[in-house]
Amino acid sequence: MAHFVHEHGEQVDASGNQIQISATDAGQAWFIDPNPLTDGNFAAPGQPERVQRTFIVDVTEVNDAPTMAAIASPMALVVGSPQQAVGLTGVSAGPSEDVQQLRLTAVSSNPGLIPNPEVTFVAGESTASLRYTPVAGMAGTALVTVTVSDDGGTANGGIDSAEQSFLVSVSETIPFELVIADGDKSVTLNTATIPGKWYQIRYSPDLIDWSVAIRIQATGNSFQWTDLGPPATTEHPSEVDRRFYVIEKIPPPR
Ligand SMILES: [Ca+2]
Repeated sequence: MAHFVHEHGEQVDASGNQIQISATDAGQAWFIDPNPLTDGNFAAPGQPERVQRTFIVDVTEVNDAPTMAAIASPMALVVGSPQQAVGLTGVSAGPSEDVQQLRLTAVSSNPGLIPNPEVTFVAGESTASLRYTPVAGMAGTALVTVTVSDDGGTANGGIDSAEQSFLVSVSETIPFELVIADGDKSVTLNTATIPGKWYQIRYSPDLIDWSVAIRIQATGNSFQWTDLGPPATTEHPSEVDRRFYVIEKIPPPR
């Protein structure tokens, strides 16, 4: 429902342009009949006179802000990740303002890492989707800000846009040697490390969904880790068709 303001700024319910306000429901306002003799309605001693009048006030419809639900920041990507998709929900022009046209745009704070995403939106829907592809070979972070705008204007304090943002992180990865054991087909990763720095190993069945296997602080110049299945990974590597690994440098856990 659009809300209304009259010339004194109070918000009131409206029925067309004519609003009936009585002394008892107008809050602090008292309306005194200029000629009490004509209605014979006198107040009790010491009380303000209670009379009703009907009058016309100017009512202006004010544009309510469009809406969009908050967007959760996705799990960190690895360098060279393919196109990513993010769903947007709760998209509307504002309460009972469905006739307004909406426009959705997205801007990246770091286009050298995450170019400005494409937004796909079909008029009348409450959802939309957004796609972006990290620039090959680049690591870092980018804040993506999504703006929904309506065409209701900003007259009389109306609001015609709203924003939500989320952070995209692309991790710096480091090379490693991978060895599959002849016997139990366990997988061992060997990598060079810097003592004192933190690293994590993640694994994925498809290069899209990633899970953290371990996080460690290096104690020497190299590190070796063997995937033996649970609890570090969901299944033993011999039980899955394929498994991708990545080793990343990470900030120290807080
Ligand atoms: Ca609106």
